[in-house]
Amino acid sequence: MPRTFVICKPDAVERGLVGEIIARFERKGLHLTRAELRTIDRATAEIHYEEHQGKPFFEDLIAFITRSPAMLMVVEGPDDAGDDIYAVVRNLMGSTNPATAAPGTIRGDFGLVVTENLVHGSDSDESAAREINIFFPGL
Ligand code: D4T
Repeated sequence: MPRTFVICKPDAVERGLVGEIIARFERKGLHLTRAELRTIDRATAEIHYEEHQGKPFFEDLIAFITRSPAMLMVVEGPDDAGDDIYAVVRNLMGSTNPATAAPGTIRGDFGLVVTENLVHGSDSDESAAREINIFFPGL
């Protein structure tokens, strides 16, 4: 079954929103096939976010994603979902900036600050494969 990679970021864990976020995925019909609470180390964070190296927000982003435990998850959905699973998850997440993300989405309902935007979801099947291999090698 198609799968994608999701992180409940440190702000979501700190604020006790992990259950709420997972519930939204599950109510949609998606399933977790792997989950682990883990503090992401700097080297792994830099690999994960390598496309943003050199951008003005990069250091803040690395400091944020490594500051406390995150919930790392592999999320799976059916072949006949009607869209790619990564896209289904990103629709539930909402747009990058929570201040302007649509109400009803995770970011739109719970966030206000772009760095602290609660969740990460892979942006393609290729990214999902790459990211699962970074965080859960061999899975
Ligand atoms: P992630 O990768 O965390 O799922 O977020 P998105 O896919 O929605 O957005 P992104 O890759 O463009 O940004 C990655 C991460 O950087 C933070 N960020 C982004 C930031 O702090 N300031 C900014 O100006 C931007 C564009 C938020 C998400």
